Amino acid sequence: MGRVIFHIDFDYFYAQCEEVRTPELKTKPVCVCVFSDRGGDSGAIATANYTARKYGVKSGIPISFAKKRLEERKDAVFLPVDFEYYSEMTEKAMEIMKKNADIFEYVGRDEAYLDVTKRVEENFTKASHLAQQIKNSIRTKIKLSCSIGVSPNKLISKIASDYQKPDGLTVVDPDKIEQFLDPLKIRTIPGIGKKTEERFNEMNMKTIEDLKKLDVFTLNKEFGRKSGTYIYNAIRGINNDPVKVKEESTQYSKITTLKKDSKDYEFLLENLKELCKQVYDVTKKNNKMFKSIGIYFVQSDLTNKSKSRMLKNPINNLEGLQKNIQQLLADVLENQTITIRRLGVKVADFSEIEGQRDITNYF
Ligand code: DGT
Ligand code: CA
Ligand code: CA
Repeated sequence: MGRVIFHIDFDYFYAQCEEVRTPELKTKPVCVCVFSDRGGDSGAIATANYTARKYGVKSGIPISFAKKRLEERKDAVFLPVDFEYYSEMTEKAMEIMKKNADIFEYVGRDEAYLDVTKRVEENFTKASHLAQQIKNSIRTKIKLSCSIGVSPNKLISKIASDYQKPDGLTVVDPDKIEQFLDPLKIRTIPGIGKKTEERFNEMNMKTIEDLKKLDVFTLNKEFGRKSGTYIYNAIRGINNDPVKVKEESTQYSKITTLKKDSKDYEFLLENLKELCKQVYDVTKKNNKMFKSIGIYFVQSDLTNKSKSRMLKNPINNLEGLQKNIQQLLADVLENQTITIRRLGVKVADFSEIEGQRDITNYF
């Protein structure tokens, strides 16, 4: 059966949320910043509105770079992230989308897949109307703009939602898939990064059409069977992943930027204990026991490291968590040469705490 899948992604999400609560921002360059707790302009840009993007500001760059790039714009605004507020907006947005889907899959804070096959009776004209209605409804109810991709599968819809941003609607009919994909740059395929693209460019291949000249064996040899086959299918628009209701989060984690880079056991342990407490509070609130415990960190040269262990039995107590984290830290520091800049704690492999489930479950 032919499917009809939407991918919806909100435009410049955090920055747009800021514009919603402060409409005067709309004419200005707006940058939403993750200030690290080192003070000053230390930290990175989470996102920026399209006015700021014209000056080369984008997610991930240092705040100081963004300020340089916007030097001539005296009206530029730099705001700290307000995750709580964005989560509220996410929730409202997801409510609206859910109502309009046969199957709804939450992907991340500002995006989702909707399977609407049944409600539009496999008809792409109806699908296009429904997508427009959803955009209107989101615009009216929460004043946000989003971009929607419509196609027979998740992969093409994901590419299509990004095709005309912001406020885009791109419908790829089943018989126009090839026409849509062929001229696109190799990088537009989700999962193909800069490195892979460069390798193809060296082979003189720039577009998806160029890539089709490679047979599956060559691709498998070059990238391994899994990635090779994925690429082979993706460039032909083949993707059978179902839209599925997302299960609860499979891990909880907290990370912090240290006051100073360090590999001092006592100093790191003190920070880790606080992180343990924060992670523990979340698991407790959600009634979860955990079996897997890990630490991870960003070193001063910005490379990452992690170490975790699996317990024999799941636990849910702060002392147990801290004790395990302490041992992991000791293990890691044994041959740690570089100082550590950011430090995190994560727990996973959950099970429900018995006897504390909502009492209504028993009726
Ligand atoms: P778009 O979709 O291109 O119009 O712009 P955004 O900002 O919606 O970009 P998207 O969809 O990739 O990310 C959604 C939100 O996630 C974004 O508003 C802020 C956050 N985010 C994205 N990239 C980063 C990042 O590198 N660092 C941090 N801290 N947050 C990020
Ligand atoms: Ca977005
Ligand atoms: Ca997104």
